[in-house]
Amino acid sequence: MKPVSLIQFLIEERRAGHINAELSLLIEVVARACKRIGVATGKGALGGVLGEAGTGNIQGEAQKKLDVISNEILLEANAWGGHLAACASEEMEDPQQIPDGYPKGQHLLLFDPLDGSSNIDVNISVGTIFSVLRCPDGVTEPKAEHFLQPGTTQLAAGYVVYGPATVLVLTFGHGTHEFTLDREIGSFILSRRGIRIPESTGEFAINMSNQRHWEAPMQRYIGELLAGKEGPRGRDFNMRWVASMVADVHRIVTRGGVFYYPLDAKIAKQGGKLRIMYEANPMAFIVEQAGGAATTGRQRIMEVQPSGLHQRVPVFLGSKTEVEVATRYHLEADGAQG
Ligand code: AFP
Repeated sequence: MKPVSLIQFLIEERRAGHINAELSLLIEVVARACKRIGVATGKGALGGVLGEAGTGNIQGEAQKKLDVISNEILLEANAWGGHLAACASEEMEDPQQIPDGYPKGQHLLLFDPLDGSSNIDVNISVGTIFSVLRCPDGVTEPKAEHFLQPGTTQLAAGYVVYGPATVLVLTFGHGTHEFTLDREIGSFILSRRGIRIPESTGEFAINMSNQRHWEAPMQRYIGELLAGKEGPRGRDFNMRWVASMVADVHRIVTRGGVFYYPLDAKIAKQGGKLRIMYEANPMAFIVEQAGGAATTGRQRIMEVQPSGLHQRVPVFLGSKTEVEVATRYHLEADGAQG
C-alpha cells in the first residue's frame, strides 16, 4: 500500500468535511513543532538539555530544561501562522496571546509541552499532549474563561510520544489514527487508521505506592484485580506503570489496557493529579474515538464543566469493561453512603 503522509491525510479529512483549512494548518504546525521537540529530547546529555531549568511552573513543580525548551518551541511555531486566537500551556499560568502584528485565527490550543518530564533524565519515553477548541465568537483577546469548555467541544486532540520511534496519535472526532515519523524523510506517515481499543483487558496501570491513600471503592477494585483468578474477577491481571501518561496511554491505544490516576487522600484538596484541559480531556477524546471509555470515577471526563485552566481531575481510562466496573464501584459506594 502507498504510504499516506500526514499532509495527505489532512487533505482527505478536509475533503470529507471533517476539518477546515485553518485546523488542518494548525495540526501541521503542531506536528512540525513536535518533530523539533523530538530532536531536542533525542540529544540527551550531548545536547546539554538534561536536568533542571532552575525555574518553577504554575503547578509549583520544578521545570526541566526540556519543559521550557518544548514550551518555547510550541509557542514560537504557533505565533505567526494565523490559525490561533491564543494558546495555553501546563508551563504558563495564563493564556499566551498572539503577538501584535500577526493575524489571529479562530482556534484555541492547549498543550502539555513535555509530559512525563520526570522521566527525561533517565531516558524513558516522554511526550507532548494537545487539545484544540474553537475561540468563542467576537473574542479577540481570549482569557482563561474562554478556554473553559467541556471536552465534548474539542475539535481535535492528539499526543506525540518520543520513544524508540516518534509517534503521533490524532483524532478529529472521526476515529483515532496513528502516524509514525519516518526520520529519513522527516514526515509523519499513517501507520494505523481507525484504531480500536479491545473492550476487555488483563492489564492495568496505576501508581501502587499510593494504595493506602485510595478511596474504599478503588481499594476494592484493585484488590479484586490483584486477587487474580482465585478472586471474584476469576482471571489474572498484569500491571504496568511508566509514570509518563503519554506512554501508558499509548500502550493502551496499541494493545488495550486500563489507566488510573484516582483521587487519594494526598491529592484530595487539589481534586486529583492530572490536569483536565491538556491531559485528561485530549486523552479521553482519543480513547473514546478508539472505542474505549474515560471517566473521573464518577462521570464522563469530557462532560465535566472545567472551572480552571489548570484544574485537576481523577482519571480512569482505557478498555471499556474495566473503566465501567471501576466507575460502577465508586457510584455504588456513593449511593450506599447516599
Ligand atoms: P511529570 O510531567 O511531572 O513527570 O508528571 C507526569 C504525570 O503528570 C503523568 O504523565 C504521569 O502519569 C503521572 O504524572 C505520574 O505520577 P506519579 O509520579 O505519581 O507516578
